[in-house]
Amino acid sequence: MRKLRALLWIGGVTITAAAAITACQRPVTPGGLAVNDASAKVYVGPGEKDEFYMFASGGFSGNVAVYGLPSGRLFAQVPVFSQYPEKGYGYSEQTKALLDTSYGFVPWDDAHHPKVSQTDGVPDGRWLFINGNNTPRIARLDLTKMETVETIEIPNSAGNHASPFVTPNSEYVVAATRFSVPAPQADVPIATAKENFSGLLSFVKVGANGEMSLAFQVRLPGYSYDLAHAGKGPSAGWAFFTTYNTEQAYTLLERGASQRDKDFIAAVNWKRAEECVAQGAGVRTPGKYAHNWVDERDIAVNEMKSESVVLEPSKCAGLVYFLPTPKSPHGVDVDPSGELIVAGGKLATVLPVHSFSKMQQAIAKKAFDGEANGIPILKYEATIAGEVPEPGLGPLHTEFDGKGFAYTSVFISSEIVKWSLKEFKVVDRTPTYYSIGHLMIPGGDSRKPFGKYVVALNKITKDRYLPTGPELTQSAQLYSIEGDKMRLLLDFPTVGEPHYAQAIPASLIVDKQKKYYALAENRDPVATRSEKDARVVRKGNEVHVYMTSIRSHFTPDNIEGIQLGDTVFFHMTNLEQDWDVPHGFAITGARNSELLVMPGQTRTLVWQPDRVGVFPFYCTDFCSALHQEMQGYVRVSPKGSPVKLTWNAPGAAVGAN
Ligand code: RUQ
Ligand code: CUA
Repeated sequence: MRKLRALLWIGGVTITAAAAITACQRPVTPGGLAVNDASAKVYVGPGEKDEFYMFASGGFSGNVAVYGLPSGRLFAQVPVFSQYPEKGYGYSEQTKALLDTSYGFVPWDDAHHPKVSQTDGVPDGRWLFINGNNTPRIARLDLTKMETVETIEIPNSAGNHASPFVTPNSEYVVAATRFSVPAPQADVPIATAKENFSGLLSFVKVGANGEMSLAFQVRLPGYSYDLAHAGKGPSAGWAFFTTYNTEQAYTLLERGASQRDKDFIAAVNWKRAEECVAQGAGVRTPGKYAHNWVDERDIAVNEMKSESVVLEPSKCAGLVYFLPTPKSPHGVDVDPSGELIVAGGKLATVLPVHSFSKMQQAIAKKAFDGEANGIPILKYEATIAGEVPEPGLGPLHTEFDGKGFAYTSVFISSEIVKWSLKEFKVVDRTPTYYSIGHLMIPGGDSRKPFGKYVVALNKITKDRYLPTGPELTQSAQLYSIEGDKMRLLLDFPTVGEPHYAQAIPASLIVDKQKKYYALAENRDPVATRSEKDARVVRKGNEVHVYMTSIRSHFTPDNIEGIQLGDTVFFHMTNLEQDWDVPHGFAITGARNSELLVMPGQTRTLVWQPDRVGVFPFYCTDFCSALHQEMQGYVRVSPKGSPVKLTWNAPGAAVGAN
């Protein structure tokens, strides 16, 4: 095989070698499926549509990517935490506020965990939540528009990794700090971490229309908090968080945080927390944060907040228990019944499974093994339902098929391990290429998994694709889980690092997709609803161009009387009322991106000309046969020039209106 690959690398020999394969043997995937069978299972022919939408985190791209399954085809990137010039996101005046934080405008983040909102423990396709890991934030996407409509910063948190995990009726999305820090922030020696650092868990309330608000935070010891999942069924009302670095090392964690045999899962009773907060047990704690949302005018607005309500477990009995869990656990996943809580120990040799009912009994019997910062530690034997032997090296995350099996991603040995929830025995394993992180079954973390496939979200691809310079593509792999054995069907590249993903049946949302914004309902104060209202207005050094676009012209398309030192606001309203007819707008030298304006929508681009002359602007989105004619000119004169501010209205003049 190695020899063959060596041959393939020599350009001239490629064709001969490839032909040799087809001639003598039928290529077989590592899952054992003949390539032709696999391709038939993932082939979505011309004009056909995929069965599932998959929303994957774009990792350090800061955004969300939308794919179809089983094809693996990429449909869209939805900008979330990063400016995205393709859509003018974070560049147009109407979208910038979504990137506001207490640190100012932050146009990037590291997104990890998309989560679809749930009703009764089942993904409902209304919203997608995703975390920003670096500058702690949670965003909400409206899945009818596939646009980011809200972002909220998490105060007193540092590294919003264990986030945003949704409770069964989307009451909350939960978030925990990955790095413990002083909370509120303070100027203290790093070596006083043990005394001065805390780890805050945050509960963000989700309203009836999806709107987020920070309800309360829970102060835990200064460990690292890694992942979370909410309980469901009998365990609804609880949320589970993994911890590592219970050693509280603050340097060289690769050694310092791996001393103990067991760290903890923190089991938090959020119903109890609500009671304690209602009784006034929470402490108002300083912490600046931004809350941003798209308002009814379709404009992102910002509100700065300055404090949160923090609960101390010592003031709220029954709020938190620690479940000892080997060793530096990473994922924590709750099975569809809500009874089993599976931990993935990065360095563990077994896969520990806790029982919720045993946990309840242990709490009732006070089967404690000491306490940490006043939080009772339950006895390991008292809560453990079983340990899955030989799960592979470095089990991380588990999803469920709803048919009695769990699927665990195993990083170091690079495989997916399928095991029985009854016998806690491995029944199948299959390699991944390579170094799988998360895995995802459609609905596989919910009460009713949709099943059918498991997707491996890999960290490394090495030799799987044509190389692309020093950085190789990120990748996912699709396996069938319909039979007893998993079968590899497809490799497909992803945008950024696909930390985690969610998939839902397309039928949940496909008919709800927004086609365009109704012009009559456009409430943007700078909207221009017809060509006859197009105009240019000077206010001191500001020039406001109220312009329209419709196939295939702008109104106005000639503007004179702009002067050096002016700031020009192009407020462009797209008059189209038809699906998929955005118009773009770009002008020479703009230190900004284009605008891409959806039908019926208004977007504003700011331009500061820095030289005298005549400058073209044009439509960037190929919109009609005369797209190339969709252009205009702006004349810029010296400061104080006698040239009058004038504009034309070509559309109105030809009676297009
Ligand atoms: S993590 S590879 Cu950022 Cu979700 Cu587990
Ligand atoms: Cu409008 Cu091209």
